[in-house]
Amino acid sequence: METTSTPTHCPYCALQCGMNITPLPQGGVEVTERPDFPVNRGALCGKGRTAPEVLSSAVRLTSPLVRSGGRLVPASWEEALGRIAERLGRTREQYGPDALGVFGGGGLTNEKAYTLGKFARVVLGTSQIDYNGRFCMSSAAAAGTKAFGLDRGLPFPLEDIPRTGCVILVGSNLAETMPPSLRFFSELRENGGTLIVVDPRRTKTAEQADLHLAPRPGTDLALALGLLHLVVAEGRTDEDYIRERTAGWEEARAAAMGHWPEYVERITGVSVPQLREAVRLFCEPEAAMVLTARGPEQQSKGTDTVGAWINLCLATGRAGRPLSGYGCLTGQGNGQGGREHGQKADQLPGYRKLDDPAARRHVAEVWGVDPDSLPGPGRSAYELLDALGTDIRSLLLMGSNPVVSAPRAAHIEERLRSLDFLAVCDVVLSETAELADVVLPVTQWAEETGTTTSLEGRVLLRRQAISPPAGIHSDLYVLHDLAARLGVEKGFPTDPEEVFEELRRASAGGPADYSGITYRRLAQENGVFWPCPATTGVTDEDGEDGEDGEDTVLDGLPDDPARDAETAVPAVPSVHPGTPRLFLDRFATGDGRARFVAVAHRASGEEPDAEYPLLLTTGRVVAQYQSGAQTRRVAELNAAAPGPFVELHPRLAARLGAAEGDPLAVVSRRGRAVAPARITTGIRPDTVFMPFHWPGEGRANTLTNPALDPTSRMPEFKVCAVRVEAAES
Ligand SMILES: Nc1nc2c(c(=O)[nH]1)N[C@H]1C(S)=C(S)[C@@H](COP(=O)(O)OP(=O)(O)OC[C@H]3O[C@@H](n4cnc5c(=O)[nH]c(N)nc54)[C@H](O)[C@@H]3O)O[C@H]1N2
Ligand SMILES: Nc1nc2c(c(=O)[nH]1)N[C@H]1C(S)=C(S)[C@@H](COP(=O)(O)OP(=O)(O)OC[C@H]3O[C@@H](n4cnc5c(=O)[nH]c(N)nc54)[C@H](O)[C@@H]3O)O[C@H]1N2
Ligand code: SF4
Ligand SMILES: [Mo]
Repeated sequence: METTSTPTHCPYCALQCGMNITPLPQGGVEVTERPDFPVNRGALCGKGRTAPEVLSSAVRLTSPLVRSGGRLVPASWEEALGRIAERLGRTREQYGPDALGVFGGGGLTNEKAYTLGKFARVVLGTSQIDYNGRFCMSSAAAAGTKAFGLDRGLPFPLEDIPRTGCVILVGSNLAETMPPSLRFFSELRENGGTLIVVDPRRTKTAEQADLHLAPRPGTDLALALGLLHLVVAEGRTDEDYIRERTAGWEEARAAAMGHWPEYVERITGVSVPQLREAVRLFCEPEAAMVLTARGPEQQSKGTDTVGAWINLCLATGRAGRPLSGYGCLTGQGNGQGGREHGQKADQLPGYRKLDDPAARRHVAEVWGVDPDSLPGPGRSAYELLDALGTDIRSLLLMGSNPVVSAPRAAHIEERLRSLDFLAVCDVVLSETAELADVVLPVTQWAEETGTTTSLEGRVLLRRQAISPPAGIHSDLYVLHDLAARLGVEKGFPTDPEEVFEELRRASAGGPADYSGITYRRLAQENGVFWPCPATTGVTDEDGEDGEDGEDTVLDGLPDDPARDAETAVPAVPSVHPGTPRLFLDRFATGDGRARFVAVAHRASGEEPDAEYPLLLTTGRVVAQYQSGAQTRRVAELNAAAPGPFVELHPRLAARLGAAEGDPLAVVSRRGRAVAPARITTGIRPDTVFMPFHWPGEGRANTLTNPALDPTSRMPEFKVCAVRVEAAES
């Protein structure tokens, strides 16, 4: 393992770019191109290219840490694990199981996410588990489930994009957030298709567009409804499709018709001619797509907003047809799989619902427990963090850094400090780990094997390429050991393949069915798209003689069945090829029809007023990832993106008397953040933008509003009211 090159995938975003890892004789590893992986064909962004730097012991945790005399000091694994088990056990005894909280992450592999969910329900017996994906794509997931009966971010592979006629890209800056994916959109335009970008800023992505609509933050719902109004008014609906494949059109139509173009122009700032042009570009070609990302989703009305964009697709017959559809661009490395296998407050593996008696019976049987022993649904991520120190007394956190990334972060930081006990598993000493009572250093992507599910719904094998440093253990080892210390000896294996075999059985028959997927297949194919049910029964394939058993599964596989398969019909009877394209025959609802939603525009959680007259929106820059815990430890990335900034229009800057680089204070009802001015005509004059990757004085989340979407419980990261003033330098 230590001498050859291993094909694997990037540790960061949901594109899950393929790369080769080669250990170097002098130590460390080299990343080289892996052109056979069709999504990125060898291309990587700077984060992926430099990811090995975080493997270095110069920046990572090298030993468990325990708090002693107020400071974190190195300790043995025995002492650290012993202390966690003892403190979790004590909290449970004193306050009951629901005083124990668990917080996970969409960067964790499927095996880890699955085991963490099982650990919470079976070992701790708590309902109080949720994860950072709630802050990510949960509104799109809720809207997709409502409309189509199933949430898989993209219902088609990215390779379909160049062949459609028009894409409306809503609130995605993929030129910075998934740079290698830009190729699909350039090819679309080379093929004569058009790209419409909806973003309050003229981003690098918007610069590629044929039409850029720059709505006021928080008004996408009105925009989508205004476009639907025009579709109806101009007679561009697909009546046959609406009749045959949808339900609920009359109500949705009636709700949309109140959104006159002039009214929508007033709300959004997008002119009527631009609205008409968008409708023309979207409706004229035979096929078209709408893709959303965090812009329209991270709003207190994100679910309705995505629902309105789906309405637009349904009214024009652009869903569940070749080269047409609605998709969400999921964000984290395992943002898709991480939301399917049970680390979510209301969920069991296979995307099953925790309050569904049949789902409880199925999963309880796989877990060898009584279905009645499984707790019910718990709190959503922000609500869970908000309850720390009151209802929840001890927290186990794995794969998130909420001190930087949670909304109203100063309050959440204070909640974390008020806990009786905090344990954090991480690869580096994140700002949240700094607050912990015990910190466990865990292995990273290149040092361990596991599966992730990319934004396409493609399950991938991330392979171990090197050995971890001595004294570092995996997240699975931590959960295995803690389970044993808390009295559950069995059911928490440390071998990821063993976990995956159980996950296959637990997911069998569920909406996200992985039962036909094996490590063996993943090693041979460039991923397998779920659903992929087992055609021969999962137990046949995962018996004692796993390897032998699986040979028959692989016999006769076409070269790349995933890519060849247009539908769920198996290409070879003995094996399911996976499902690259969903909904072509029917939607996953009871009657096979997609559902319109009847929604009307409403205001954001916080609108500007005399005291806070501007809008703040937040997002990302290409060289930093998320809370920056990993990427802020890479010199090249820090040189490219050294710190926070406040992006503002020259007219606003002139009013404030601010020049480029001057320190500005941005003040909201939650707090105050200071960062240098970055002046650009590419932003609306009523809006300022801050990236959220940094802690401290320039932390964007000091300002953000935790107003929650009523369905998805997504906080409103993308809009709050602020004032901006000159700060002391
Ligand atoms: N470099 C980098 N890449 C990443 C990540 C990272 O942290 N850094 N994170 C990964 C993850 S987890 C995610 S979720 C994705 C996120 O990927 P994106 O969604 O592309 O990222 P964001 O920058 O959060 O938001 C996208 C755009 O939404 C716009 N926007 C703001 N408010 C509104 C609004 O009200 N309406 C509309 N329509 N647009 C609005 C912003 O101006 C921004 O350009 O990126 C992934 N890739
Ligand atoms: N203002 C604002 N805030 C936002 C957003 C926004 O657009 N604006 N976006 C939101 C979104 S979309 C997201 S996804 C969240 C993300 O925000 P976070 O949840 O904070 O995400 P990361 O920074 O990726 O944190 C992951 C942590 O886990 C560690 N880690 C990485 N891999 C592993 C592993 O395998 N095991 C363990 N135990 N640890 C690991 C990393 O070192 C890091 O400390 O932020 C949200 N916050
Ligand atoms: S685009 Fe995403 S997956 Fe690809 S190299 Fe960059 S961070 Fe990694
Ligand atoms: Mo995300």
